[in-house]
Formats: sequence, C-alpha cells, structure tokens
Amino acid sequence: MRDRITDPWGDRTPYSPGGAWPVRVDEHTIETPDHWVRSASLLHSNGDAIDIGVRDGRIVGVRGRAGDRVNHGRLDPKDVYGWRAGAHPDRLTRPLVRVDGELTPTTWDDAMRRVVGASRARTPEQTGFYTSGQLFLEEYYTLAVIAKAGIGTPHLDGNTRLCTATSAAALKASFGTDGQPGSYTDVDHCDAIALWGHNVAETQTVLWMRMLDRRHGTNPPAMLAVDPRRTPVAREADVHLPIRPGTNLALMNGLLRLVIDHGWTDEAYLAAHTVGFEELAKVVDAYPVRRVAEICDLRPADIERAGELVGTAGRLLSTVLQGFYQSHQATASAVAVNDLHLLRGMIGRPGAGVLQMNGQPTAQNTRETGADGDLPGFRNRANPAHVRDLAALWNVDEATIPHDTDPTPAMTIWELAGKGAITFLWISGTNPAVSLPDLARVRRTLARPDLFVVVQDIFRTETAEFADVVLPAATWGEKTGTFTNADRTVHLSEKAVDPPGEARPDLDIFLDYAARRDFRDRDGSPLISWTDPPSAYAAWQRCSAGRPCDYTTIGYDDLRGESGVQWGGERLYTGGVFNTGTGYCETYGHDLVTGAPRTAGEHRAQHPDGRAFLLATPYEPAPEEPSADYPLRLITGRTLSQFHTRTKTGRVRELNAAAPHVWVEVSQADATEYALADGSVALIESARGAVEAPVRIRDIRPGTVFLPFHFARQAANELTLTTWDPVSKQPMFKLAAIRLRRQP
Ligand SMILES: Nc1nc2c(c(=O)[nH]1)N[C@H]1C(S)=C(S)[C@@H](COP(=O)(O)OP(=O)(O)OC[C@H]3O[C@@H](n4cnc5c(=O)[nH]c(N)nc54)[C@H](O)[C@@H]3O)O[C@H]1N2
Ligand SMILES: Nc1nc2c(c(=O)[nH]1)N[C@H]1C(S)=C(S)[C@@H](COP(=O)(O)OP(=O)(O)OC[C@H]3O[C@@H](n4cnc5c(=O)[nH]c(N)nc54)[C@H](O)[C@@H]3O)O[C@H]1N2
Ligand SMILES: [Mo]
Repeated sequence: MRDRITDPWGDRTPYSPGGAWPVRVDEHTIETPDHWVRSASLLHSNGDAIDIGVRDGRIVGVRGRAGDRVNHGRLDPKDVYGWRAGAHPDRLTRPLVRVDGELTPTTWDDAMRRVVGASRARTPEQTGFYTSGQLFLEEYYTLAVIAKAGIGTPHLDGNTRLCTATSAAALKASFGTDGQPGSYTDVDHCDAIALWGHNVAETQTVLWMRMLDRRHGTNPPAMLAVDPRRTPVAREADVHLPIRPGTNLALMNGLLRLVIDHGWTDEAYLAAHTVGFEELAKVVDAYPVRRVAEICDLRPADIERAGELVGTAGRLLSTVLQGFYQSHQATASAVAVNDLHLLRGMIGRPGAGVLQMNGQPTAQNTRETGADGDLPGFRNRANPAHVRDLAALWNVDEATIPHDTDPTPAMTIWELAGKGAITFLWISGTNPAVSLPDLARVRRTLARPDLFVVVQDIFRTETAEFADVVLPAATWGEKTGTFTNADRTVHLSEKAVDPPGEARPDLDIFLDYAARRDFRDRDGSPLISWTDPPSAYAAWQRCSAGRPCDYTTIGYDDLRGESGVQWGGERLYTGGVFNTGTGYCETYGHDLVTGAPRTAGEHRAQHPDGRAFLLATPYEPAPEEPSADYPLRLITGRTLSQFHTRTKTGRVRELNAAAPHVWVEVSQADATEYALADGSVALIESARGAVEAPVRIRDIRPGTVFLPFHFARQAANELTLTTWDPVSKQPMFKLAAIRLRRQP
C-alpha cells in the first residue's frame, strides 16, 4: 500500500448509481500476523471495520474488512498508522495519586479507595461525571446506571456535548427521537450530495472515498459544499458557498424559500407526513436571495445555483457536521437541513437521506445509553411512563432517577465546578484541559483546591496533571465491547492483546467502583449485576427493548460475521412515520430560539402523531462579531492526520510528522493587510487569550482565519468563548473575534 499520508484516499474504484461499491482492501502490517482479531475504527465516527493483526501477543498491523457494509475493506490514514500509539512507552501503567503535590504511583486498591472515599463524602449534587465519545457501549451504560440509579446525580455528560449534541437535538426536534435517518448506502443511490459544514474528506476519509468513487463513475452525483474555507470537499464540489462564519441559518432559510417559491416541494409528502408548513413558510419568506447574499456575504447567483441543486435533485443526500453544530444557532440550522429534506420528501428511500453526522467513534452510544445525561434508550425524562419503565427495569424508586429538569450539560457541569458547587469530578476518556473553550478558565477550575479530580485515561494528559487520582485504562485492541457508528452500524471490537502494566478496561474500573460503593436496588440486591462485556451488553439489550435503538436482535454472535449490523434496519422512516407520538417521543420539543422546553400538553396539541415537525427560526447575528479591537473572525477545526488533542496521533511517527506543530491559515488579502508572509509567525489574540503560530496563506474567505485545535501548546481554545446553543447546549468553537499581528 502506498504512503497514505501523501495519498490519503488511495486509488479510485468508480461505480454507477445503484451499483455495489467495489471492494478495496487496505492493509498495513510491520510483521506477518499469526492471527487476526475483529474490530472497527476508534479514531472517527465512520465505523470502518478493521481486523487487528497480532503476532506473539503484540499488535503488528491492521487490515480493512472486505465484507463490511461501511468500508468494503478501506482504511482511514489515522487507522493505518494510529494503532501504534497503543504500545507507546508513555502509556499509563499504574494508578497515580497526589502525594505532597506530586502524582505518585500506587496500587489499584489505594487509588480506588481514595476515589470511593472522596465520592462518598459528597452529595449527589456535588458529584459530576464528564465522560467521552470514545469508550464502549457497555462502559457507558454501566456509568449511566451508576450516576442515575446508584448516586442519583443529574451531573453526567460526555464530551459529546462539544461534538454532536446538536445532531441529537436536531433529530429529536424534527423526528421525535435521536437516531440517524439515513444510511451510507445512500451515497450509492443519490444524484446530489450536499455537505453542510462538513470537511468529510479529512474527517471521515472512507465515506469521502465512497463519494469520490461515485463522482468518478457514470452519472455522478452533483455536489454542494458550504464552508468558509476551500477544503478538499469544496474543491471537488460543483457549487461551493464560502459562507461568512455564523450565518448558516440565513442561508438555510433562503434555500428553503427558494424551494417553496419554485414549487420544488413534495405536496403529497408534506400533507401526509409533516406538521408546521404554514409557520415555516412565513418565517423563510423574510429571506429573499438578495438579503441572504448580504448576510452570508455570498454571490446571489451562487445561492440560486445551490438552491437549484438541492431543489431539483431526484435523490438528495445531506451530511451535516461541525461547521453547523459548533456555530451560531446550531440546532435551528441543523433542523433547517431536516426541513429541506421534509419539504422535498427526501427521506427514508435509497439515495434520499439525511446524515446528521457524529464525530467521535462511539458518540452514538454515549447518547443511546444516557451517558450524555439523557435517559437511556431515547426515553423522555418528562414522560412519567418512561421514567416508571426505567425504574422498574433497574428496580429502584422513580425518585432516585433525576428527571425533574433537563440533565446538566457539560458546560454547566464545568461552571458548577468552577464556583465550588460540584466538588467531585470524574473525567473519563477526554482531555478537557485542551478541548474545552476558554482554557484559562478550565485550568482555574481544575486547579481549585476544593475540587477532587479523577482522570481515567491511557496517557498522562494535560488534564491528568491536575488530577488527585489518575486511573490507567486499557483501550482499543486491549478490551472487548461494542460501538455504533454514524449510520447506526454496530461493531464488536474484541480484545487482541493484553493492556500494558496494570491498566484495566474502563468497564472493569466502573464495575469495581460500583462494587466498592455497594449500590443496591429496592430489594437489597446489587444494583449492577453484570460482570463483563457480554453481560453488560445483555443488560443494555434489555434496556433498549421496544425503543427506537432496539439492540435485542443484535447479539455478540451476530456481530462476529463479516459485517457490522445496523440497528433499526438500513433506513429509518421508510414509511414516513416518525417517532413523534406524544407517548413515544424523546422530547416534547423546545423553543429553538430560547431553548425553553415545551410541555406534553403543548406537544399533544400539535397532533404530530407520527408526522415530522417542520420548524423554522429567524436568523440572528452571532454573539461575538468582529469589532474595532478584534476585527477578524476565527474558526477552528481539524486536519487529516491528527486526532483531537493528539494523545495518540502525536505519538505515532508517521502521523506526527505530517503535522507536528500548530499553524494558522490566512487569506492572501489578510496576509497583505497585516504584512504576513507564508511562514512568518503571527500573534493571534482574542478577548480571552493569545496564541502564536506560523502563517500559511490559503484559500479561505478574507476576514476569517483558521486554527487547527489539536495542539496543546498554542491551543486554539485559549481564544474561544464560553457560549453555547440554547437547545443542544453545544459550545460555539467556530466563532470568535480575534486580531492578528506579525511577530518579530
Ligand atoms: N482527521 C480527523 N478526523 C476526525 C477527527 C479529528 O480530530 N481528526 N475528529 C472526529 C470528530 S470527534 C468530529 S466531531 C469530526 C468533525 O468533522 P468536521 O465537522 O468535518 O470537522 P471540522 O474541521 O471541525 O469542521 C468542518 C468545517 O467547518 C467549517 N466551518 C467553520 N465555520 C463554519 C460556519 O460558520 N459555517 C460553515 N458552513 N462551515 C464552517 C470549517 O472550515 C471546517 O472545514 O471529525 C471526526 N474525524
Ligand atoms: N477549538 C475547538 N475545540 C474543540 C473542537 C473544535 O473543532 N475546535 N472540537 C470538539 C470536539 S467535536 C471534540 S469530539 C472534542 C475532543 O476533545 P477530547 O475528548 O478532549 O479529545 P481527545 O484527545 O480525543 O481525548 C480523548 C482522551 O481519551 C483518552 N483515551 C483514548 N482511548 C481511551 C480509552 O479506551 N479509555 C480511556 N479511559 N481513555 C482513552 C485519550 O488518551 C485522550 O486523552 O474537542 C472539542 N474541542
Ligand atoms: Mo467531535
């Protein structure tokens, strides 16, 4: 196989509409394996099936699985090389506890006794959990039961709040519950693909390979990209809208109006399967092309071309990600994409689908199991029958399960810790000292003497440096469990090798904690009766029964075939019946402007009864606009070779070498204005902090600069602001006002 850093997407295998995506097996081994173990990718949400090559108890390579529905054998560049991080000498191998200010190795018994002691000394309201989108389903479910039924705290959330909380919020708002409507096979059938704030070429490279292969076949799909930068996706697209950051909703409203004005709506579908058309039409009527062009700083003709592309496609596939989710009016903008599909009847059939994407590999499971604070199984906390159901399943009092208010979102958990209301915070599988916005504030919180911090990780991260106890975890390839990708495909990842030193699977750590706390159910039996991944999975299957994400027919053995298996079947809502029944839905809805929750009565009064909601919202300017002091816009995001805070990719030679240091992308016009040349060092300042980075002159809209957020030193999040979407509570990492200065 060729060097996949310089050639990230590999050779094209073109195919035609409705055809099968050809198989192409990618393999990278450094020695010949003596056997292969089944797994899937844990470095993005695409769920590429991977076999792990093992020799003499060590991982020696990876191979894509030819028969898997997701990747047909292909691998992402991070997957080709990323596995080497597991054997890095920096891995944590023993628990650490703080003694005289220093993190000092200790026994598991001592570390766990300290964790249990500190948490016993706190009330439920003083206790917080901040978890991940990178653990396994079995682990999240266990953590959710510990937090909700063992301790009874509402303060449980994942870094999924930073990631794809908006995906969940938009799906719930439009269709009644979370759950991806579309399927990756929609790429095989569509005749137009619209990418809304999604740089799929660098972030889900195998999905991009599939799209590129269609683009190279006969009757290729048309393509629309909406992104302020000229990304690889934008370069490939037929229409690229280099939108002004923070104006997505104005664009969407304009496109919805074009669809209505041109009569591109599917009247029969609208009448049978939606509610809310009149109200939507009234809102979007205020967005004629000329006004939209002004707000978004786009050419009117380009907006019209985009409107025609999405308005006339026979089979339209949309994907939505961080350019929408981490920006202004996130939920309202993502919902507007759902609106577009509903208006055109483009949902629930081959090639016509919405992918409200995920980002992290297991974020779907954080949401399904309730480790993001929601109730497990997409249950509605405001529906007494759903709470009763769960209390019966766990055999606890309904009052034990926090459900009176919405669960505490991550940003609020951090706020409460920052003012001493939460004094015990258990952080698992995330590195907030680099990934949260406004890092100076995060460091102040983590350093509070009254906050007991537990960090459960595989490396000694920037966050671990603030911990009272550090628990060394086993990871991918070293433990068994399941996870679900962005198109609902469930994979089983089996243990291939032993973890280093005394590192333990996250599941074992949570189970150990539950046993030591001796959580009991109503009859005095242990609250958590499962002991290993299969029994944890079986418990989850029971919890999911009868809900949209029903796993009861997908057993471990079903996942040991060639391919992963989708819950809910290939596509959801094929018959145009949505999960909006008042007794079934996951939420009664929110006001998309204020985030105020609606009541059951208000929900019922709209008579959704299985019809989808059309919901339009007026555009408002971003909370932080450029000013005289900070005249430029900052957007942040990803690069192909690096994963998040680089704890893994920064430790793999091939990947690290591709992007070892931070840089800032600046347009030629801004470079000229600020006397910057390619390679000269710029100081980037916001009202919150400053970062220094070498300049790369790139095709990005003037007035906007881009910083990758991966680098702990010169971290983009020194600059970002603590503001979030009112509905999804997802922070706005892609909106900050900054100034640029040339450094001597
Ligand atoms: N290589 C790599 N792949 C990854 C990851 C990684 O760290 N590295 N992380 C995974 C995870 S957790 C996630 S969430 C996904 C994220 O995947 P993406 O969402 O594709 O990645 P980002 O780079 O965060 O943002 C996408 C684009 O949004 C654009 N953008 C910024 N502001 C705006 C705006 O106002 N409007 C619009 N329309 N666009 C805007 C940016 O220019 C950027 O190109 O990637 C996953 N895959
Ligand atoms: N400015 C800006 N900030 C952003 C974003 C952005 O676009 N711009 N994107 C946001 C998004 S979408 C995301 S998803 C977050 C990501 O932010 P983080 O979640 O902080 O990113 P990671 O570096 O992936 O952190 C995961 C941690 O889990 C550890 N780990 C890996 N495997 C295991 C395991 O099996 N068990 C345990 N216990 N630990 C493990 C890793 O070593 C690492 O420390 O960043 C967010 N922050
Ligand atoms: Mo993410």
